[in-house]
Amino acid sequence: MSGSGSTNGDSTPNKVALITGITGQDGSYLTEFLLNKGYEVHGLIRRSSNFNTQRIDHIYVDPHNAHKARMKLHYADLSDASSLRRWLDTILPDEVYNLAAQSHVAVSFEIPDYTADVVATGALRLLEAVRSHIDASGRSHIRYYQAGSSEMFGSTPPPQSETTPFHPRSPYAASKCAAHWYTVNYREAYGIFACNGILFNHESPRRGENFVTRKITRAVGRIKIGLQSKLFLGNLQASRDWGFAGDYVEAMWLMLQQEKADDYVVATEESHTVEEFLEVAFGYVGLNWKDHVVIDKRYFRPTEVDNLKGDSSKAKEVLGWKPKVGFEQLVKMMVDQDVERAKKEKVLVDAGYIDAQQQP
Ligand code: NDP
Ligand code: GDR
Repeated sequence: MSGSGSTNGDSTPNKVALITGITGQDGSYLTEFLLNKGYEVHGLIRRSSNFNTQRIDHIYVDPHNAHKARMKLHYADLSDASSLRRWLDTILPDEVYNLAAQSHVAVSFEIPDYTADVVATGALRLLEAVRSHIDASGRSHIRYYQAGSSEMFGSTPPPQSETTPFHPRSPYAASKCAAHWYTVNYREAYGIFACNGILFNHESPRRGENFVTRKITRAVGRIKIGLQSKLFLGNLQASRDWGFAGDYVEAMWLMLQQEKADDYVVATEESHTVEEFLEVAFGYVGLNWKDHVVIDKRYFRPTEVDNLKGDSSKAKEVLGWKPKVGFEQLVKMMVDQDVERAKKEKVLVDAGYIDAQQQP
């Protein structure tokens, strides 16, 4: 039995993908990527009091246009096992991408219990739903992707590869380690085609506003346009291997197209400090970051990850994957979009339609 997708021109059924975390940064890029490949994409979204689909609104087609809508959204939650099993049984996916997470490292120190429930136990719930779905339906061809993280390496020095020991430094990272090993265990115990992508930081103009890269580029845009003057940050000496999210979703897909399920590090193999990011971002629009950045202790973490730099030789050799967007290009792409956003915000502020968000 294969997925319930429509057919393409030569009457081969299109593949069906199920994505958790479809409303997040990676979910939006992965959806675009899979739709371009002809997939029917189903996304699980969680109920919120405000719309949370901004990142995928541009590809949303009202389901009443049934023949045109190839992305479909369903309510579920990684904390609700029954919803996960029900949607698997209904959608009959060929590929499942588990991207959902409470993904903010600093926030995981504030809500550790919830973070573990969604990131660790949530992955286990989904794997268990896949296992019992396969048992009941015989659909053993189904493939599973787990969104692992370079945060799992924590304090282990770079370069970090698939064989580098984990030493997590936050409740988020410890939970991702659990999800990693659940995935390995379900592959070994039940023969499920399950892969861990160990992805280093990847950013984009769609990155959440409270991750450091976007926090910086958003501030650069607003400072340049005159909507704020200061930017409060924590540790500027941390070093990260930053790539472009649009490149990284291709690696996720490639993992599920291999003959054998395996785990892969995905990284640019270049590392830069937060300070270097500031230099490029502010410098690009002719500003000096030192005139605007103020250090605020509240953004320091109880335990920091100092230095991440991946070794993605395996992904290069086996998947034939390599990043297309480099560090400076990424920073400039993000600044360009945030300057444009700030210009629009300024027009609305000047016209009295909105208040400038309170920032010094
Ligand atoms: P985001 O924070 O942008 O997106 C997270 C997604 O998970 C959102 O769609 C969010 O929904 C959803 N979500 C959160 N909690 C739940 C829940 N309880 N049930 C169902 N859905 C939930 O993350 P990214 O797109 O950046 O990252 C995708 C995945 O990759 C995450 O698992 C992250 O931990 C991991 N990762 C990310 C890296 C990166 O650099 N971006 C690097 C390595 C790993 P909502 O929109 O409603 O909040
Ligand atoms: P990270 O990303 O923790 O690597 O997790 P984040 O952008 O939050 O932090 C990167 C580094 O910047 C330092 N930093 C600040 N960070 C934030 N958020 N806000 C600040 O004001 C600030 N000042 C300095 C941090 O201390 C840190 O060293 C991201 C997430 O996407 C995870 O889900 C993912 O698993 C990892 O990347 C790989």
